[in-house]
Amino acid sequence: MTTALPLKPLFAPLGLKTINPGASDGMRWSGSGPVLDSFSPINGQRLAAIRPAGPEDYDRVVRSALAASAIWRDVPAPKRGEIVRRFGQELRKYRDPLGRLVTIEMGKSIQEGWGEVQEMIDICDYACGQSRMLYGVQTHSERPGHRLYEQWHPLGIVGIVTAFNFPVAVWSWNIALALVCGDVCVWKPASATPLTAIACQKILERVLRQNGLPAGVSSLVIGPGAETGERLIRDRRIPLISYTGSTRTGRHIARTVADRLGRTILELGGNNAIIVTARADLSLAARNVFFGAVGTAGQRCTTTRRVLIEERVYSAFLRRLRSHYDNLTIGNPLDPRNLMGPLVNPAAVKVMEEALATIRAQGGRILLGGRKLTGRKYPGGCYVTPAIAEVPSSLPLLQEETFAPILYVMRYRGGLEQAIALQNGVPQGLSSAIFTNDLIEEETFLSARGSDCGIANVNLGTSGAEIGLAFGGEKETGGGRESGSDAWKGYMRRQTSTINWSRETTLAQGIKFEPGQPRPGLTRKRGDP
Ligand code: UN1
Repeated sequence: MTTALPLKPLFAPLGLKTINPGASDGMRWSGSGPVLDSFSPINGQRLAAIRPAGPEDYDRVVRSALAASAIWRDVPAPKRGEIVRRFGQELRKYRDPLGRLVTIEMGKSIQEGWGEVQEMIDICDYACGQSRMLYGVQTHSERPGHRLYEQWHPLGIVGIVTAFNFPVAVWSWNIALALVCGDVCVWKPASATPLTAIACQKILERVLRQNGLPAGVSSLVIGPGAETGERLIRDRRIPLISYTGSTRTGRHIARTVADRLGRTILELGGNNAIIVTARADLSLAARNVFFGAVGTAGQRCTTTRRVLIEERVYSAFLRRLRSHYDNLTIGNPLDPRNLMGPLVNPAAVKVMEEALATIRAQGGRILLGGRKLTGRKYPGGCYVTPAIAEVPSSLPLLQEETFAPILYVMRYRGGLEQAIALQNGVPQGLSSAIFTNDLIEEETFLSARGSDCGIANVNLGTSGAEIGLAFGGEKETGGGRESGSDAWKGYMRRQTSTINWSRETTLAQGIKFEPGQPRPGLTRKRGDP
């Protein structure tokens, strides 16, 4: 018998019930269709049931969002920022229970569960500031008495489709910015993490209601990707879909949305590498590779999956890395002493086991880990030991992202150029890092002939990006950007305006459009451009 999880102290403050409707426009909750259960990977316990959003629920929510969009876009941006700031204030109160719920529903360590809510708070603060800085440029006109400027307007409805691994933070990066940009949002969370989504929606809708805002500013539709997700991506009323998840689904979403000439922000698979050169601080590198590979049980899109180690320091580096793995504590992630919890569900364990078999079949060697953990301490069937696999750089599986704690280690001998070629030699391009104390190596890695990823770090791992700058990747990672820098522009439409404040009509490019005008060549004087 395993101990039941402490749900009561979480469910009451977060507004969760044994059965929860899965569709809300911010005022009314409803649900229909076959019940969906949420389980905890910690012990396999059934947490609660959800009645998903059926077709009518979905349509009601989107109609409400459309109506709200016409009101919300007229609220001045700094006032919208103030609402998002209040949401951040509210999240501060729920940091503990919401962080715990994240841990219970998807299995990341409690430190990381709290960290995820912190990331939500951070982006709310950031978005509030951004609301006063939705800058457009202006430039000088080539015509007398004319002014040229650019401004940014809301798009309308943003569909946000999120993954299980960051069940609340990814939504917050999108909605916090989208709201200050004047958009309204419809969220479809991952089916593995419906409860965290309901809890977040409830916190935000309370803030919206308290501030007299109408239904439809923030909505939730829970349901299977093949039904609810499909409805959302095909919906012509939704000009932008922001999707975080696998490259496979991302490709389908990109095609479907492009077919109706809608827009997407895509955050797809990563296959992130760290280069450890002979000039690296090996202890620092080992510590960072360890967090990058094992944090969130290897289920971040920024997880370190490959380490490319210069031959001369290969053994010394591996020795240091192994000692971290030897001291790893795995178990119930609610216990802060455990650095690693379970994988998200038994299917994820199977994916890992199959990948390990493929690695062996393709000529790799499992140096440590890769065992399924069973027994009283590990109920529920989702605990594993993280694996390190020594592989040739030609291993076919290296080209794929396996969403599990498997770290590939390999040697390089042909200098930094070879390491960079190996690092870039995969279809994905999210995150990358180099460990070196050599300025030339570091700058080469960051130059145009260096890393081809959206994120390139020095003496720091591939995961754990801050919200202050843009987050996202290149190639099959999808090219989307979220969070800081100018990622907000992705949630707005750009409008270029020319204002004629003269009393004359002057055409650009020197065109004359009046009867009897001579042909241009004839009127030009020598020296004219
Ligand atoms: C993800 O795994 O989908 O940089 C996002 C990081 C986190 C975000 C990960 N801030 O690891």
